[in-house]
Amino acid sequence: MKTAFITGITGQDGAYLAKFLLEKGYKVHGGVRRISQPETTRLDLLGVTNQVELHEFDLAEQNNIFRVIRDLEIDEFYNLAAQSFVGASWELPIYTADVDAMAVVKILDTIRSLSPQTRFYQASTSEMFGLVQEVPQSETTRLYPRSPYGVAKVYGHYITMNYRESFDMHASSGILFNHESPLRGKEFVTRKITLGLAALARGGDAAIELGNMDAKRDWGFAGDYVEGMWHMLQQDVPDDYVLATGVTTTIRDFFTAAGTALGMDIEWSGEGEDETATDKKSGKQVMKVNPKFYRPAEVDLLIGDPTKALTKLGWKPKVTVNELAEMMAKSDYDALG
Ligand code: NAP
Ligand code: G4F
Repeated sequence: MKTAFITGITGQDGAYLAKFLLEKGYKVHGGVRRISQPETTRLDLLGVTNQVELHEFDLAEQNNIFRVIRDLEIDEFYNLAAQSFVGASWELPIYTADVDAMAVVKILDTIRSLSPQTRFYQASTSEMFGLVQEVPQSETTRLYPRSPYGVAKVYGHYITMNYRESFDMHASSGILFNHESPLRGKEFVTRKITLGLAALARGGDAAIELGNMDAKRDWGFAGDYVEGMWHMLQQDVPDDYVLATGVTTTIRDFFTAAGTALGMDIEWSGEGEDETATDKKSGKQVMKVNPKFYRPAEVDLLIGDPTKALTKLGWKPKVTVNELAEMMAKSDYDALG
């Protein structure tokens, strides 16, 4: 039986990865932050809380990292924990750097010293491409981050590559484009839209307030993406891989797809700060722009080229963006029933 350790096991990806590894017969350990009330909602929803072993673990504490790597004889270490919300990273730039950048080298260095046979996965991100230098973006596209989050993740990405090349470690980065699910955090735009639309479809009347409607993202399903992480650590040779669908969609079009899945007929009018959306069937205004959600620097367009993962890992995304919008909208609608 192989042993895996997942940082961020209580997050969206951590929960899906834990379930996937348990189904593969792994012994799964995970790190959870000490908070006043333990938060295992996502693991509970996937029915795996009692099958994983949880350890008090904060990425900001070097001794937490030391202890789990010294004690657990880990075959595969998945570093998924992060301050993962781009919007918050301008308010938390130093904390974001500590957790998303510095913690990565602490983990790598501890593995190097105490457990060099452990394979390591780093959660890198398409946010590193930021002001994109190439369309679509691949493993060789030049990085140009646009947020404190993106900058911190660039450090995590390059230090993983550097430890691999310097110390012959099995360390790989997955450059994952946006991936969502019914377990997505409520502040991210897809979930904010599906939660808001579900409430409107259930009789509510609060229009959803959003920022930049023109941004484009390459959205896939988180359940598909965790399989790609695992494939990376099964390779004889460690490497970096883009996971993406190769399809990009505006926030506006995702909104329309989610509304359509709930039986709405979304009509758009106006531009910029005056843009609104109405459900022609109910006559309700369902979206208005609130400039408070604009970012100091925006990532306008992300679209990934997953050819390397497709050919070398045999990985393939299965869920389309419209299926994803429908899955999330219906899940939020059912939860309100
Ligand atoms: P998420 O839902 O926000 O989960 C983040 C996890 O990190 C949570 O379990 C959180 O714990 C934990 N965490 C945060 N700060 C921590 C700390 N100081 N010490 C220990 N744990 C901490 O994120 P996700 O969407 O699953 O993403 C997983 C990883 O992939 C992240 O590194 C993210 O940056 C990266 N990524 C995500 C995407 C995407 O589209 N989802 C794309 C590319 C890369 P709490 O439950 O206590 O908050
Ligand atoms: O859903 P978002 O907050 O995701 P973002 O910034 O792309 O980051 C996510 O994906 C990254 C991968 O590229 C991950 F690394 C990261 O951890 C995270 O999972 O915002 C998407 C877009 C942005 O352009 C934002 O400006 O939606 C736009 N947007 C418009 N209105 C909004 C809103 N975003 C949020 N969160 N809330 C809004 O009201």
